[in-house]
Amino acid sequence: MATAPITTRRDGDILVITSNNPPVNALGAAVRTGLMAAVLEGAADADVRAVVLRCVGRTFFAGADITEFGQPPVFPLLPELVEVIEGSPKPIVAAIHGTALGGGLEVALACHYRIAADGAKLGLPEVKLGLLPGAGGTQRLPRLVGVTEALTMIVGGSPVSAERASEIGLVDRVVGADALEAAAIAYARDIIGEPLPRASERGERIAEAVRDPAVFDRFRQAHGRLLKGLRAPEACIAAVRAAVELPFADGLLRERALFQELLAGDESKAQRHYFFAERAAGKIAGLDASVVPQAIERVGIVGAGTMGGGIAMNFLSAGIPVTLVEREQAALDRGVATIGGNYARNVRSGRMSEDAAGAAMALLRPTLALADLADSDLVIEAVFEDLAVKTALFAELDRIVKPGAILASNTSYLDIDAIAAATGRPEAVLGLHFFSPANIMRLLEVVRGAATAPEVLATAMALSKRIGKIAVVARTCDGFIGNRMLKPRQEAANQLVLEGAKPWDVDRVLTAFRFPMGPFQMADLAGLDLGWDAATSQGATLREAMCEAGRRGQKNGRGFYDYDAERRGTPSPQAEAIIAAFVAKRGTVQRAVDDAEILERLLYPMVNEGARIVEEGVAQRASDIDVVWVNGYGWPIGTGGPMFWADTIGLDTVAAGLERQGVAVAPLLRRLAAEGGRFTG
Ligand code: 3H9
Repeated sequence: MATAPITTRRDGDILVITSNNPPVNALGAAVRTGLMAAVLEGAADADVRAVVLRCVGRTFFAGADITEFGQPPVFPLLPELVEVIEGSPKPIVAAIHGTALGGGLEVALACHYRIAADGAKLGLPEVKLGLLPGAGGTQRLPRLVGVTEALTMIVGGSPVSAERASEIGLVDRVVGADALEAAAIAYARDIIGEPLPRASERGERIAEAVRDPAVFDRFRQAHGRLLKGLRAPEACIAAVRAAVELPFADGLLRERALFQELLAGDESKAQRHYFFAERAAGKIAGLDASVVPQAIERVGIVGAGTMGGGIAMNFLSAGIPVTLVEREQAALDRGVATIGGNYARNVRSGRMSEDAAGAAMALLRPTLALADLADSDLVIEAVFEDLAVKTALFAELDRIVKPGAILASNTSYLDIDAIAAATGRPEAVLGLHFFSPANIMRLLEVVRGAATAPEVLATAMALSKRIGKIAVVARTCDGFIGNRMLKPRQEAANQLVLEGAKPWDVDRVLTAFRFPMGPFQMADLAGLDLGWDAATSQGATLREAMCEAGRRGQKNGRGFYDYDAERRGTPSPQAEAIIAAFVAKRGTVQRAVDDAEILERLLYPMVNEGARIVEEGVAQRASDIDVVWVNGYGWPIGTGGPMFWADTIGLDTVAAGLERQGVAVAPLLRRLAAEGGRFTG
């Protein structure tokens, strides 16, 4: 039988209300019902003079229960509960530990006092779900902390620490985590008989913005990047503006209307899908919960180039010692200097303390000797992308590195089984595909070979969590999940240009879809001469023709675009002429290609490839593909990833579009389209 999540007990004249709803004390229907009853009990009981509201387990309320969104409403609703809490005639003290997020913080804002444990975090992350705080948060927070701080928290969605919350007036006291409950009870006793401070009744911080309405424009100008062309950030600003312009009750109504509008919209559906997709990605079907990850106390990295160095920083920053190997002293020195330079930049920008950067660098052991990897628990290879080079290296590592240690390759498309076969421990070999810049990009493709042992996989997943990565498991195949799907998009982009679309039209269509850049901008950035050899070049591809004409991309200021000193690109007439000449030589007739065709031709084949990836078991589930593309390739979060996007527009539409393009429709896509099915839940 399920136990009630809300219990009450008396500590003298203080009523202590406790929530226990693992894992994160989400404010589901049972919690709301219990809380409402408990608060009313406190109000009605003449012997109760003040109330403490606390949670047990990992965290204070981490928000509304997201799984209830889109379901029929169950009363009491959170906004109603919050009103009852604030309206209580007895003071209520919120005792916050862990994370008070979203509706959880809104409950705390409705309480009359807030006391937080050291290390607690407080935030309104609804914007990340395509929503806004819908239980009074947009009206109460600015009244407590002022409009600028409130906008930063609500539009940015990032939590603040308990210390910062105390500085800005969001919490009244900060205490040691062990003392929280006792301190909250003592605090409640202290404030008995004081006039009740209600956030909704405070006007002084709002008055500042009434006198200075330009605060909203200034925020927009300073934080343009937070707006991302999505609806939710703009709605957040509109709701906070309502707090300034309208009486409290009307502001609440405005907040409610904006919340409902966002909740029903496609962007929030997509972002909520993504929230659960990211969490599902960490789960491995068939992996027994009893499998214990191996301890990783030292990591070895072979290759101190951009990739190797970036990978090393992940471990150093997480306090894990790294042995970094290069073949030549100069390359090793360069690699170490780059890592040091990156940390120095982090310190300058305030992202890291000088002490933390120093501690990270102190964990780095650079060496020229592969033999120094003997004591590593995990070795990651980040050398030249060539199977023969990698198999030779793995054979050598197998001889050097202690038995049981894991050997990983950072390859972005090579066969993990072939690499594993070069060792006597194929069960301990897997792919760890980091994305560049590896110290910043959060995606990690964990590639399991046919022989990879469950505990090795479990170790990789646990480790990725430790270094703050979002891991997605793939089986080995050419390009794994991400690069395998990038290929048909690249091919379609090239083909479109040969047929008559301009590179900048292709890029414009993708950036209008809200990718950060299009394929030709990306090609210019990476360098058109990547893998190009002047000696053998025969103008056989457009890329060769461009390189032969001296157009190498951003690096020499000339690619598909011409670049100015600030690296701003404008469409290049010379590139256009090269394309025209190339097409003329092939005898292809050019035609006008409209934007809708460009989008379909670029994206539908990706979805098709995604269907094959699911069908072949390369990805465990379609939503994993969305995690890869949103995190690793800038797929716009507002559409949830390629597979969710395909579900949104309808799989029959996608299948019909592919048929029009003459592309063979993947069997899974064909079947789901016929059944009216979906890839994602
Ligand atoms: C909101 O509050 C709207 C209101 O303003 C207005 C309403 C009217 N609901 O992340 P983890 C599950 S919107 C349901 O792996 P961690 C999660 O799916 C909400 N489930 O743990 C996972 O399940 P499973 C605003 C939730 O320690 C499990 O809990 N709040 C919710 O790495 C563990 O989660 C947010 O956006 C939820 N709200 O991180 C906060 N939250 O084990 C969302 C989590 O089956 N939550 N689950 O996969 C978080 O950011 C993180 O979960 C947290 C813990 C930091 C709390």
